[in-house]
Amino acid sequence: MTPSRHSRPRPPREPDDLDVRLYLVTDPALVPAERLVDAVLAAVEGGVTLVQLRDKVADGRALVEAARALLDVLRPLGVPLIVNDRVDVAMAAEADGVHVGQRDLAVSDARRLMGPRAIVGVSLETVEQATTVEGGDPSYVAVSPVYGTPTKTHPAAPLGLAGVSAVCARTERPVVGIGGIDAERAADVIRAGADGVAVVSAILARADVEAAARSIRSAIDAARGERESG
Ligand code: TZP
Ligand code: MG
Repeated sequence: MTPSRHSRPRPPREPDDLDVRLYLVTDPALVPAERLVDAVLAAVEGGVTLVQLRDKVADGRALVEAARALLDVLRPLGVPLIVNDRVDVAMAAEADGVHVGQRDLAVSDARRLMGPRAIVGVSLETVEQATTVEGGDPSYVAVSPVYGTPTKTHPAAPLGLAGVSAVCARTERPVVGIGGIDAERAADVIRAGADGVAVVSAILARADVEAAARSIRSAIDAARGERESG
């Protein structure tokens, strides 16, 4: 079997300029545009370190407006904003980065358009893709999905904790897990070797968004602490 961070625990990466520990991904079905800024701010108060604007239905102009409104509040807090799929929206709003999937622009094209300083993240639907995306210089990779989830339509087959460990063994990039992750699973994903987790519903579908983010962040910090001392 490929060596994994299960069998060889190593300290997690220090959060430096890109802190992927708790990555919030937005969803207009859970939080409409008029409540988005407040919900995101509450989540950041609870410990979110990175935010992705993900909206598959809004038109380009509405997306740029939403991105600008989020940037106004996130930039003073030092929390980066990444736009899902849309390099044009990310560039127009001067967001911090973009996240692409396997059927969006290639990482290398997104990187060329966005520039060397932008955050360019990519979803991996197979372990092998950890190697194929390397040439595009991704800022982080997302194991997508780790668990089954009703939040995304047509997700790829879940890669599980074994998939997280296998991806971590293949890349030096920061690794985040996404899909079906709550506080308990967040700890497992970190123990499997990930540097962070990306979450939609376990934060945004909760009545108390701040408390939900805080409990996931505590689980992440505790699991990272175990790895640091292990
Ligand atoms: N990409 C892979 S799974 C997913 C996305 C956007 C949805 C994750 O949502 P949840 O509610 O955290 O399972
Ligand atoms: Mg996409």
